[in-house]
Amino acid sequence: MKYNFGGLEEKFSSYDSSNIVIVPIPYDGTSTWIKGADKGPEAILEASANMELYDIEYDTEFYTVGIHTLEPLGPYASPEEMVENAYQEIKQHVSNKFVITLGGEHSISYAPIKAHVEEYESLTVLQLDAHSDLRDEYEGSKFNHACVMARAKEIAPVVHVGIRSQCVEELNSFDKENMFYAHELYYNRNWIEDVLSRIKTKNVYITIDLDVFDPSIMPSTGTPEPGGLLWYETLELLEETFRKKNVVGFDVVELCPNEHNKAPNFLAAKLVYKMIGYKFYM
Ligand SMILES: [Mn+2]
Repeated sequence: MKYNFGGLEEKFSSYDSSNIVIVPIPYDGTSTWIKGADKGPEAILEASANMELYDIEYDTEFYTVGIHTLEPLGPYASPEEMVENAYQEIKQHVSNKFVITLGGEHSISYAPIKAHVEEYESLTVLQLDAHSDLRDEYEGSKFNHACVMARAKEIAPVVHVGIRSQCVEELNSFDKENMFYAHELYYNRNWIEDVLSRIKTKNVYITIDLDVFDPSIMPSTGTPEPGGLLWYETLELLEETFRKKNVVGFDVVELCPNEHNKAPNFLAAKLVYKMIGYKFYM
C-alpha cells in the first residue's frame, strides 16, 4: 500500500507501537450496480495522509495512540474465500489491538464482526446504512453484500440506523424495534437516545456503510439513496455511542471513489479519525 493511515512516521505506525490496526480489504466481487469499492481503502488512506491530524474539538492529535496499517488483504476468488481469510487475519489482532476494517463492499464486514463476536461474546452490532442488507441469499451467495446483516444477525443482535431502501422479502427478517428508518429519524428529536436504548449490551461493534450519508455529502458510493444522514448528526450518534458503550471495533465500507471529487474520500478518512478520537480521547 502506498499510504499508511495518517501518513504517519514509523514511530507512530509500527505494529508494536500502535494501539490501532487498520485492515484494508479492497474487495468488490459481489457489488451489483456501480463498481469501484475495491478502490475505497486506498482512497481513504490517501485522503488521511493529507488530512490535518490535530483535532480542533478535542484539542488533541489523535494519531499519537499509534495507528498501524496492514497491507491490503486479497485478492479473493469468491466472497466465501474473502470472508474466511479476512476473519482469520483479523482474529490475530482483536485481542490486543483496536481493529478498524476498511472496505471494499459491505460483504467484508462479516469477517470483522465474526472475529469481534468471538472475542467479546456479548456484543451488539450497530449498522449505519441506507440498505438493510438482510436478504438471506443473493445471486447465489449467502455472503453477497446484500446479505451481510442477515449473516451478522445469526451471531449477534443488530440495530439498524438510516435505512431507506429495502425489499419486501426483508420485512419479516428483523426486530421492528431495532429498525430506525431514515424518514423516522428526520422527525424524531430523541432518535439518538432511542437508538442507544435498543443496544442492550455494553459492547458494540459499529459497521458503517457510507451510503448511510446523504448523497449530497457522500456521492461516492455504489448505490446512493436520497434522504441520508448528515455529518454532525452522525458524529453526534457516534460520539454518544462511544461515550455510553464499549465500542470494540468498527468498519467503514462502500467508498467508491470518484477521481474528480475527492471530498467524499476526505469525509471517510475524517470519519475514521474522529472515531479514533472518540475511542481513545473521550
Ligand atoms: Mn450495506
